[in-house]
Amino acid sequence: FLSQPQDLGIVAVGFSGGQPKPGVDAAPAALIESGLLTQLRDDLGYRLHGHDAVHSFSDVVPAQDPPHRGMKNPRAVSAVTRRIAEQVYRHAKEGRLVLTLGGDHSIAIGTIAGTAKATRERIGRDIAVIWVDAHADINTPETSGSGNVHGMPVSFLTGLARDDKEEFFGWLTDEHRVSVKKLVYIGLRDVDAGEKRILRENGIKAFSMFDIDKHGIGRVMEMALAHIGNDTPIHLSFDVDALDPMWAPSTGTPVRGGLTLREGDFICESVHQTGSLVAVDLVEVNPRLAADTDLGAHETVRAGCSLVRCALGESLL
Ligand code: 6HN
Ligand code: MN
Ligand code: MN
Ligand code: MN
Repeated sequence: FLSQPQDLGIVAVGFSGGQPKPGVDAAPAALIESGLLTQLRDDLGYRLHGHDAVHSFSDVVPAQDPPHRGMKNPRAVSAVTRRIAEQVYRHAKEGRLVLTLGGDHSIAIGTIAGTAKATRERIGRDIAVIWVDAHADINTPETSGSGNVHGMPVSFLTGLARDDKEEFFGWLTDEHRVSVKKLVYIGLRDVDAGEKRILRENGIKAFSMFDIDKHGIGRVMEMALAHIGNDTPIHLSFDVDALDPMWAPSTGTPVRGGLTLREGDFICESVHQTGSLVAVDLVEVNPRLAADTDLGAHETVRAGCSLVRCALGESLL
């Protein structure tokens, strides 16, 4: 369904307001400086659009932003994700594959809203979402213990969380939303009690690290893609903390016992191979964290670049 699969829309978002640790806003620049976009253009042959700027959307971030329903920075996250949704929508509406470089995972409210709407308008299809993460990010404002919106994007995107007011994600409408039936998780290992209940009550498909250890990543990807169904447009949202901190230490909420880099790359390759990919997010790289360890931030940035290249077809022979 990509009319021009060689065209790649880039949305680089230096935003950290969905969580408290500064530095995740520096990820797009770090990824780009390490050569990611050049590789996509020169080695993989994509024609890039929108790659000249890293957006901070500071013009829509309010000076005062007190909590609402326990959410921290709610107006900022709502306004920024709304702008991201517009940018992603415009690329996707043109039939471009869209790559978003975050930023914390709250930005997926914008990216997925944008592809969901554009894909419905363009080809009349509902997208599926593959969410690769140590966390489920499906807290509602009420179940969240932290108030950090990067732990809530999936609840807003599926309509499990809603707010009437435009300034608190009330701008999200049905055309932006995805069904819980079209959602698949891979890599989970740190899921809050309230989130487990939400996953269970809604019958959401999830492959935890236990499932990956039990079946192997090859079989897990077969099952994940079978759940989505052939020929369904796929939005891949990849949180770098799905990888084990051994491979990706520079991230805000690392959890041990994660994916190897090779398993992460395999997930991306398998999704690419479907030919149904419409958008990719890479989020939660924080170059300021673990920067003084042996591996340093450079390794996490490198891992992020590898994941993106795999999702965009680098491994095809
Ligand atoms: N992420 N479940 C925790 C919370 O604060 O709601 C952690 C969320 C992590 C979010 O890594 O994108
Ligand atoms: Mn995570
Ligand atoms: Mn936790
Ligand atoms: Mn996440």
